Amino acid sequence: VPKSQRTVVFVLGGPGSGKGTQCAKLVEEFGLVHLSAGDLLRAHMKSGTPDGQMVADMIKDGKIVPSHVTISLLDKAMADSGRKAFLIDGFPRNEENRAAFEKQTQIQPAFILFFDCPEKEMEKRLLGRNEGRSDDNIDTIRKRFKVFLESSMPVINHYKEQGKLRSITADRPQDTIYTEVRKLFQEISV
Ligand code: UP5
Ligand code: MG
Repeated sequence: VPKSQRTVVFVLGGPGSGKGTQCAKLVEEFGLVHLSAGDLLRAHMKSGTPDGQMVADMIKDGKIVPSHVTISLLDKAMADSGRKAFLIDGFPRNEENRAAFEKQTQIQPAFILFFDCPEKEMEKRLLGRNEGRSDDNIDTIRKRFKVFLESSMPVINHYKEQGKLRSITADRPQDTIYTEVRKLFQEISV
């Protein structure tokens, strides 16, 4: 698929806001390709490459991995899929990520799906998740919240100003949320 024909929706929201959960439902109904930047980075850190340890240390500390690492992983995953419509989950996380992705891929997102969730609810979910993630402990969770507010909210505000933000109240039952989410994808034909 030529790169110029790619359709991308960025799925953003705080740690534990439900990005992965809702993306899984969208994949099932619409057959989009779900690329979680965090999942790609976690696979990369286990791959034994030289920068794997750096990525592992940054994730454990809730820090944003350098753009070139994340963008390479996303770009490769898009190419390898042979498909044209993508949900990019958990990226871009700061203004530098956003600018570098646009510059390198020439892709402008169709829209941004934003899960708006109070910290207390996100904290409860992350502490209850039990998937063995190195960053699901209270110290790292607090760092992730701080990074989200300071670095990721400016990206969300940027897209809000562009009129591309589709904001969803995320502290509700999964199925209630999905009823709203799916409407956004029926309207654009991806
Ligand atoms: N759950 C989901 N929906 C629910 C609902 N409506 N009601 C009740 N419970 C609900 O959900 C989290 C938990 O909540 C699950 O147990 C779920 O069942 C339940 P999930 O769908 O997993 O939420 P999600 O938003 O995907 O949470 P996640 O922890 O994955 O978000 P993060 O943004 O923190 O994690 P990510 O994997 O994207 O990034 C991790 C780290 O990688 C970052 O901190 C950073 O260090 C690094 N990173 C980068 O450096 N660059 C990137 O571009 C991406 C990541
Ligand atoms: Mg996730």
